[in-house]
Amino acid sequence: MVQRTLIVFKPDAVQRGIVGELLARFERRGFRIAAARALRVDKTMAERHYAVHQGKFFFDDLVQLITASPVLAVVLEGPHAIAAVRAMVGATRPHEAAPGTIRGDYALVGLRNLIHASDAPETAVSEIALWFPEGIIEYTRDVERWMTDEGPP
Ligand code: FUP
Repeated sequence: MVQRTLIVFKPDAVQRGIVGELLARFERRGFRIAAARALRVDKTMAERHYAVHQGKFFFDDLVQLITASPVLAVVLEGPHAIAAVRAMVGATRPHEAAPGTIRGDYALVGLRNLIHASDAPETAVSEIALWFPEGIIEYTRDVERWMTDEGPP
């Protein structure tokens, strides 16, 4: 089941200069980079992205953090991408994230959890539309046939 999911390297990842090594983890696992975009998120966009958290006590802090510095938004594609990427990202609260996950290896504190990843198929579709309003360039990788169980090698 090939899926697309949105990840966002948040300002803390960009400022710490670890975006490249974090993105490399996903490439190494086999995910295809379907799209990427560096951008400065404005307040309106942040509030749309975090609409599900509107009204919660941490909402303003979330908006403030994601608008504080540029981010890198990436669409990853691959088998079971949504759940597999979430598992690689780790638990929301960094101090509870398992070692071996991105948050478990790189983060410790509250909102400074480095990366956002879509949590369900519907969320992935709406988030990809929000972050990539001009659409995504379609392409394939020749290596794909060595990374699937479907069809002869
Ligand atoms: P995650 O998908 O793991 O990034 O978590 P959510 O999208 O549910 O939450 C987005 C951000 O809100 C997290 F980065 C941290 C913050 N948050 C809290 O501080 N407390 C909560 O109970 C839930 C989320």
